[in-house]
Amino acid sequence: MKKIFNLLVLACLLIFAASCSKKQDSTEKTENKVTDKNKGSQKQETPVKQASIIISEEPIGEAPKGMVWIGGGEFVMGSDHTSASQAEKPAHRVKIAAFWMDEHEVTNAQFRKFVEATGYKTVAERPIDWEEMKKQLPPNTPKPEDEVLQPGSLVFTPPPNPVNLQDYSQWWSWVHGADWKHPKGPGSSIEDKDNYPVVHIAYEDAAAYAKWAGKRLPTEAEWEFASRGGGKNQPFAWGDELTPQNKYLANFFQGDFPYNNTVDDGFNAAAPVKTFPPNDYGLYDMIGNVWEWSSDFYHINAHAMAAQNDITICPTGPTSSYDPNEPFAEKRVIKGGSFLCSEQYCSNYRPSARMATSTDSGQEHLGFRCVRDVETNQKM
Ligand SMILES: [Ca+2]
Ligand SMILES: [Ca+2]
Repeated sequence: MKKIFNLLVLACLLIFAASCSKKQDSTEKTENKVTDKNKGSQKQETPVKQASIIISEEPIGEAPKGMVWIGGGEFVMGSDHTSASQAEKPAHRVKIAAFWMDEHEVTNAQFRKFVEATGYKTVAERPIDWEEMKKQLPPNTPKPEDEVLQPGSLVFTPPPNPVNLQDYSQWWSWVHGADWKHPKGPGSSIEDKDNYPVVHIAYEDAAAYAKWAGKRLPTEAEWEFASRGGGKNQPFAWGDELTPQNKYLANFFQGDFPYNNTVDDGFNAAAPVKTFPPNDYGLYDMIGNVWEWSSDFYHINAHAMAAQNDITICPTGPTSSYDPNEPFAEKRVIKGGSFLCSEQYCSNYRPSARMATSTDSGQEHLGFRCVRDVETNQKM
């Protein structure tokens, strides 16, 4: 019993655990420092760019394969809607430049090409370095047994009955051997799932893929602008109702979370990419299916800081992360919700929704997509 308890505790810890891996580069190292200075009042340090930026409804240059044009412009970021969390408020003006965006989440087949070309091992496939991990945990956190520091990731394991929705260890389990090739752990596989979104992807895994592909991860502002599909600041990407005319326009969780998924949308877990209709930009699954990494550090007051400006141009987020629930963890923002988002639990299937996630956290419902800047030689 004690062992099971330990595993559950570790599962909670690993949501914000550190890995043994080195960071991508020294720049990231310096900006990754977590600070609790000036909590709640830290001014947005992102430089406000005043230079002209490219905004164009018409694509500039030829579309890279599998990418669509996002023309940029001004929009209202965040939300003051009753369903919005504190971190989503207040709604504020933002302007972003044009860019290209992957039309769908990165798939298993795409990620396999990267791994075959580079030999890359994801965070979930590496043993955990306790010396690194403990830096992000409260002081004097005891070291778990070596056995539980073996490679693994977080897998959704629905309980048979209703549970306390404040306790996510009731439906998340740390599973040794769970990784992108084994989404449910040993014995599971991605055979015949080439066109499913790759999952169990930590932030540095996503960043490494993006760099290899000649792309980058989207900022939160870019992602949110794109997810709205050119629409106004409405609660859902497609309008004011979650299921207009009883149609399911995204893969999320129906029924009683987390124990009774009634699968009204046809999928109890991830769906193949491009199963649900695209938004007005031609982007698929921006809402639901799997969560997607943005490059912004998570700070609960990021929007409040940005709103101090009349308008923010091309924001890249705060310079450090701060989540009051786990102040020692380094976190980035993930967007869009997943097949586990439920009206009863998080309702994160809204463009403005933002979740704090440890950069070293792989999860069964977390993937990513990439963006690419407009070619310099094609700038107007
Ligand atoms: Ca579903
Ligand atoms: Ca998605």
